[in-house]
Amino acid sequence: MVMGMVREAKVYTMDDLMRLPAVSRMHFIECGANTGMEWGNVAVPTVQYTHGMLACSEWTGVPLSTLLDEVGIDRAKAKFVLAEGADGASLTRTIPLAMALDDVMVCYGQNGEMLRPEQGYPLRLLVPGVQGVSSVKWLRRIEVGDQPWNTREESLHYVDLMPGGIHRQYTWIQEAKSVITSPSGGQTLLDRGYYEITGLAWSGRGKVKRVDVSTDGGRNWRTAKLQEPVMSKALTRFRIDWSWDGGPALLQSRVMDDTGFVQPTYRQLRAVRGTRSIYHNNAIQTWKVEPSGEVSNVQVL
Ligand SMILES: Nc1nc2c(c(=O)[nH]1)N[C@H]1C(S)=C(S)[C@@H](COP(=O)(O)O)O[C@H]1N2
Ligand SMILES: [Mo]
Repeated sequence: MVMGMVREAKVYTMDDLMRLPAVSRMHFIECGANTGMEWGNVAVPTVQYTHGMLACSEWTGVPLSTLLDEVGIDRAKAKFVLAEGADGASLTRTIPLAMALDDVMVCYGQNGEMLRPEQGYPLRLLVPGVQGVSSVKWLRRIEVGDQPWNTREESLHYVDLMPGGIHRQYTWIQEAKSVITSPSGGQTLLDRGYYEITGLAWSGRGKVKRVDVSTDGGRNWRTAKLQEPVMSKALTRFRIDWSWDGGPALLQSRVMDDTGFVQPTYRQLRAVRGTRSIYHNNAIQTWKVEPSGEVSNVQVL
């Protein structure tokens, strides 16, 4: 891997990198386009399709700040970092320096083993809390600069089409979001009576603080149990007891993170973002339960 620096370039071999002090941390990666089909209306049937571009792993590697310290960046000029992959697309993404110096990692390990080829072997950047595209696989070059690079994946793609036709660029963070995974679209409740409603919540800004669950489309809410340990920028499992009376129900979850941010309804999200985006849809998901027990994807404003 080459670090193209403000002063001079330095080449790190894998052996060099693996001699440096390492850290291991749990973090999610969510594609910015996760739930992107649903901006206008219901489009897909199951949670795998609506929220499946998401995973959480234990990542092992070297903090990027260690490498930036070692090569010695010019703190007066340096404002952004560029990461480039060695794939055919040469995926290149800009990261603000403050983020790079905070919790960004240069990873060689995932879940206690070396990265798998599909996940970027031998080296990948991990930018916790930020849309997946910034976690550049097959990392081969890092550069430091004073402006964003405006690469293809930052100008043609991964821009948010706002009401009025404006394109919003450089929206890195994956804001707080949650989804009920069971019962969810495509499943069938076999009989009335006890069910555990369970799902996942996460925030690109920190820890999940609270998850509320509604079974009547957002009129009444109860607070769910969070499975410990709750970690920053990691998936958090929530659970709550429910007795199904056999009638129609609208299941929803709503997360609040430790910044106080509350997951928006579709009405709230669309008021700001319109309906023509692809990226960063973190609206409250609704699953409708029919008296037949069938569960389907619906949108409640
Ligand atoms: N070099 C490179 N890195 C890449 C990509 C790519 O096409 N090339 N895809 C990105 C995108 S869009 C996402 S969402 C994440 C997915 O990471 P995962 O496969 O570990 O879930 O990898 C990112 N890293
Ligand atoms: Mo992605």
